Amino acid sequence: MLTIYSDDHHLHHGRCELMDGQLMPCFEMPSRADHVLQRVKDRELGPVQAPQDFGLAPLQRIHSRDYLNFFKGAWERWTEFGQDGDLLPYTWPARTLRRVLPTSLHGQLGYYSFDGGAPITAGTWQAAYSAAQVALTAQQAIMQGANAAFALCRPPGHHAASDLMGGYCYLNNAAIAAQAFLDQGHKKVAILDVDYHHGNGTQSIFYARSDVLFTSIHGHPEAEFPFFLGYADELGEGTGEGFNFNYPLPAGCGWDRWSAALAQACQQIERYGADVIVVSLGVDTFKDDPISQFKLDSPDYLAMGARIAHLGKPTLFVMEGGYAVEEIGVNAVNVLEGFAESTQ
Ligand code: SP5
Ligand code: ZN
Repeated sequence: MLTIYSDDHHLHHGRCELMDGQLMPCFEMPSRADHVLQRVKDRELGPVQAPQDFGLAPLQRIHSRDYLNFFKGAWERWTEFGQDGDLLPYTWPARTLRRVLPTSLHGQLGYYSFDGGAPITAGTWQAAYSAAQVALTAQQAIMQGANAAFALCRPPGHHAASDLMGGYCYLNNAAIAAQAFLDQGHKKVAILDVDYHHGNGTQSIFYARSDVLFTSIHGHPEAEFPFFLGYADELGEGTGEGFNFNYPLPAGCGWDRWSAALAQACQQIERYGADVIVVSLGVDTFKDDPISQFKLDSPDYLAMGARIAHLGKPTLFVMEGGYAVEEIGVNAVNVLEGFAESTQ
């Protein structure tokens, strides 16, 4: 299987995030992608190639112009204040407040984010831009006939909405790739989001559309980030009604229960008749993940890949979360190997 990877992810390294009342070093760190790349090489999964540059146009198909302009220019505005720490939001337009766009940098940052988990550093825009190009380059390989490709994206993307960053995400790599499939002639794209967290950004982007089926298996939002989306009764709206399926699961969930949800999601994808599948591949479902509560073990990821292969469709894997840094490579590449072994 072809892997697309860019070293540019190293340009993004946030200092800290708030957890359990303390500032902790960011869980979403560069060594994550380094470990995945190393495992791809160790296992000889296939060639590793750098991304091509498709420019801003495919990003603008998903993200608003004003959001992209804000994100691209935010760091420079921050340094004009003489600042060099991470740029982090601290006020959001929650209930009772107005959703106006302030002129100040921090006001705008609150407007364009939903949590304090997406720090902007000097290289964040470039890293996120390159990650989106990684997804688009892997998507192109599938357009050209590959039956699978791996976009080793970092930073991740599935929490990012059209004009919101959050949850370590800035640009929605999976959504950008899904839209590119449609723009290049596919009619039905299915997204299978297996990250531990609900893909709220991806869901919101496609919620009123029937040309992208969104399915997600995740920690129940009653108890887990992102809390305010990802319930089972979110089925889509308007033209998109019946094209959104969430499988929220309780803390402690292991492979038996998780794989039953996967079977249901796969059933919906089969019923939908997708031309192509985009997998939001987070491996923070792992038993030793430091911020998550599921109990999947490394061999389970082989079975996960095999079940996805059973769908029999061209499949683009897009890297999302996974914070057990030592094991992230084994777990992510196990999904890819499980897939590849089942399609030979
Ligand atoms: C892409 C992705 O996986 N983003 C996840 C963002 C999660 N951010 C919130 C983390 C909060 C962790 N709280 C764990 C409490 C354990 N004591
Ligand atoms: Zn996650």
